[in-house]
Amino acid sequence: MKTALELNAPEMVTNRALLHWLSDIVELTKPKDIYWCNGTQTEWYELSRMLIDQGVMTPLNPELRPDSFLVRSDPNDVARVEDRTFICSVNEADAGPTNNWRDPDLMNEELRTLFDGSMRGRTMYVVPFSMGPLGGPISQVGIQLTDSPYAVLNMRIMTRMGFDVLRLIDNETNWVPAVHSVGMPLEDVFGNTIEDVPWPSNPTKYICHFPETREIWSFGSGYGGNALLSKKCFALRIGSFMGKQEGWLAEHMLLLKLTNPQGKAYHVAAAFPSACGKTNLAMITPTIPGWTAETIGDDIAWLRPGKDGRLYAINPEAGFFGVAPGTGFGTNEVAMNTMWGNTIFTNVALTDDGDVWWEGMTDKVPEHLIDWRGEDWTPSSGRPAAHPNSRFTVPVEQCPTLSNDWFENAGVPIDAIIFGGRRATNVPLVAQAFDWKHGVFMGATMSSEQTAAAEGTVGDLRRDPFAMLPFCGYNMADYWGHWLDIGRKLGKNAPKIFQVNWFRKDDSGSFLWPGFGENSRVLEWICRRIDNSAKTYEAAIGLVPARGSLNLEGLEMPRGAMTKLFRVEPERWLAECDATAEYFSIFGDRLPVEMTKQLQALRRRLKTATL
Ligand code: OXD
Ligand code: MN
Repeated sequence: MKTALELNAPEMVTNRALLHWLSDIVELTKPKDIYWCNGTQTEWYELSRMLIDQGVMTPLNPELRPDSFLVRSDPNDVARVEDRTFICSVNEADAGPTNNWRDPDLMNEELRTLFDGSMRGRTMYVVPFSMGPLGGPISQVGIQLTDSPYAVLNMRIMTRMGFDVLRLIDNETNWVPAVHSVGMPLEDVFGNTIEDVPWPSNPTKYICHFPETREIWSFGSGYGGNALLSKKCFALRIGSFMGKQEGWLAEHMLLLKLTNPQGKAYHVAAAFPSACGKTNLAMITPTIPGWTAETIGDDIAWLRPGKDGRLYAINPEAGFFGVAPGTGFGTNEVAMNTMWGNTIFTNVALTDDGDVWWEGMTDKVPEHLIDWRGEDWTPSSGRPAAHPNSRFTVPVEQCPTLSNDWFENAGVPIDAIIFGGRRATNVPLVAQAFDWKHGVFMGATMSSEQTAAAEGTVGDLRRDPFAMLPFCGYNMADYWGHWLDIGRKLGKNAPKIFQVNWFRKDDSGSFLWPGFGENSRVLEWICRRIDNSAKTYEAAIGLVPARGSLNLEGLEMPRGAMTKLFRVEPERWLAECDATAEYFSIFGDRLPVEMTKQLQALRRRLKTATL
């Protein structure tokens, strides 16, 4: 084992397991040196200067976007790779039918072969990070080892990163180890130099999670959730399993604080599949007078029952890693104002005056750009200028609508949980679950049209329970069981549960609901439901707004649109129930009985509705 001195460890590192682990990974991956990230601004400047000098990052025009950079990835490394994402639980059944399972011992062997010498000629960065406020009761810490300085810069934005985290780790502290290599050493086994490229990666990719030992290993990709291991790997896949063991929830949810004209505040958590407008909703500007919305989180929430019996939530992240295309002054002005500077842009287009551009940013399309592949582009090029999954990484503290509650160590009490998806048909604009169990059923039966955040065919309908399909670190049926348990524990303090769908279309394929800021009307109705002051109508699929109960004042809606938005067609829903039964059957006897009961009850209600 290497000594602390050989590992270049700062003096506050006392955790023996950490040094042991680091020594092992250093011996395996054989980096040329080891650098411990302190998280300072000086370090940020030094690393960014190095990446500019190496031609990896292009600095943007400082007058237009100070301290911001453009990075272009390898065109084969542009999204999360779900088919290369593995859950390596001891028993296959514990990973469940929705995850790719691999035997942990075999995977370990495979990984050790891949990582052997994988950092030759590169620096290994040791990145200590906290998910949530340092030392907070819901927070957790991790250490990522990576040979990608680009990942380090992103981690500095996305987490609370640096030596302050190391100071929290003594021999009693639980921390999550995460190893990341882009899989492109700069020396071969004989010591011959291999020439570097701006975006090193490897055609072979592995994103592996060992829930029982809480370990993460990622190989071959430098992009997003494949490389920023704090995010999907830790905060969701490992986090969800930790939550199951310890009685809390790690969720793919935004967090929003709403305040009504009387000054009463509400906190809502909302789960949407990737690229369904979560960031837009998290930064909503309400169109209804007197209401304000404040952002707490746009992607991940950790929720834990508090001492008073209510459910408390934090956003464990410190940055937004948002999808750029579709984010514009017309759709999300808050996000546009958030990224005024200190932002890393990946795979967007470069303007002639040294700023960034992507589809949907402005109505006026620039006449000339350098596209995300580094090639000349004009509106007649016939291809997108920015990659559909291009991203901005920006500190949450720059968000003009950030709530002070983001800083709250103990989190915020949740009043409502919302599930949404991108559904052209069937699912109404909003419906409230009859109770918690029905809400869990609503979450479990969510589906959405596929977007560009992951590899796959855009537009296909896919089941995405709780928007957690690619992110649940254990058997999805057990996860539903865990949600049912949490509901039992919360009892009458449980938040109310709702389902929304901003994306319903009419027969001609046009959206029926204007969306964006107008979604505040739905949020307002939800808040009034929390106070039991909005009237409902009992539809087969849940409680929908009674006529006149949704505030539509000042909104011009085409004739008949509201009826179409709320139409529940029993025949179509019964067909959806058949598909749900088939889906549930893949979980065998792990499926909680309650889910079958809920499905039967829904069928009964639909059949009654047809009478
Ligand atoms: C994300 C995603 O990057 O969900 O947030 O894909
Ligand atoms: Mn997400």
